[in-house]
Amino acid sequence: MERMNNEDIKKADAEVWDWINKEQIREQETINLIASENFASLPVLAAQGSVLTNKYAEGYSFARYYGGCQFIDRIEKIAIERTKELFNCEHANVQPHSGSQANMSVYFAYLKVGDTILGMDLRAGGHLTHGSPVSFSGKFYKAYSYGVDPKNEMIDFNIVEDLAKKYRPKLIVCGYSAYSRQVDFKAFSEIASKVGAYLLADIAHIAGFVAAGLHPSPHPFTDFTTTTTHKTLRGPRGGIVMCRKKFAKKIDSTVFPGIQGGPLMHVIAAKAIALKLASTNEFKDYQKKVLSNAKLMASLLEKLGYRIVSRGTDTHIVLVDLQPQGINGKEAEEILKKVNICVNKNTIPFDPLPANLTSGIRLGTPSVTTQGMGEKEIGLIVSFIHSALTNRSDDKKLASIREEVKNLCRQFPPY
Ligand code: DSN
Repeated sequence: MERMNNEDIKKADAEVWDWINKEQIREQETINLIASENFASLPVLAAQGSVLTNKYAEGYSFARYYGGCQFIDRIEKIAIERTKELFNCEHANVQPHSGSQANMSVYFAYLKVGDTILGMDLRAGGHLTHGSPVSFSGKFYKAYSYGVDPKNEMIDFNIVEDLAKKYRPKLIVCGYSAYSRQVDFKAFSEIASKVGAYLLADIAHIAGFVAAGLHPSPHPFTDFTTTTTHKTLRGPRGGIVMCRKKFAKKIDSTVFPGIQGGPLMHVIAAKAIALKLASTNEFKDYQKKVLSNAKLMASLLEKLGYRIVSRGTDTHIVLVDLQPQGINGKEAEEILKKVNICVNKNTIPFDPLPANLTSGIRLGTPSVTTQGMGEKEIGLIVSFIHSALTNRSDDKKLASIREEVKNLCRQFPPY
């Protein structure tokens, strides 16, 4: 691989350069199975390192509070148009710095402090911003949560409807961080309209599939749809909020000046590039492979005796319950780190352990698929995982697996 080697950083700050370089090597030599990460494309990286980082552009295209925005304006407009086309939505705001801020803009625009929301429990697969008591979403609002059916670990819409009727939320949130099954936006919208609630879909994890037509679209079913751009979508770190036209003005004024100042124009340019790339057939093929790799990973792990939550996946996420193996998620994350496989510990539905230990790990296939890995490599990765967890006390064995992992990574450089 041709390593990125930025002489300018090195000259200006050898100390920071050294850490950047170490991170670069770590990324090259690690099998990354963090489901929310990906390798951004080179044009996306380049746009983020461009001169656009110099520009203040508070406001929106053609209505800014700063001069000199004539070129920036075009870029933001392109990003908005591409979002609308790719996701078939009525309005888009591409300024949120993150998924959390995209969600915050919806809450702040349409809820009053103390209003009721209904989202998925973080421990069952939801996100912090869907009503967790440690997040603004659980502190400012009266948050109730739904989980999954204990029998099949999938969403039970009868329960969601019962909860909605009981608590009469003003906003229902769907879309998840650690739930690997398709989201039925239509079923959610029917419940939301029965109780007069707004519906927000947070498609941060599945945006790439939605863009590629491999997951049902949230549109026209939702009032608001938020996403990040750096997961399956393979863009820069950041957020986008989409909504019906009638909500556009309030959402825009909540993003800026409500909760943010100047937009990150270098990131918005990178979002525009990623959205263009996401509209290609090549991207569609990539998403198909992300999906088939995840399905294969789940079935191979199952054959080796691992319990896959909900017995499979419809997405890039494979949630593994490690209770039968007698290890917790934290231990597994640490063992796999020793062999250069990066995963995150994750609660499983009805987890008896706290979030800092957990009974499971969450695996994801976006990064390895970006590297070009396919069936054969997924087979190898599963065998490395199994061998590392089985031989966890054998340092010699772990060292030899680490060499095999590095060797595999060398064959699939991300850049
Ligand atoms: N923290 C992200 C994840 O890992 O799923 C969600 O924002």
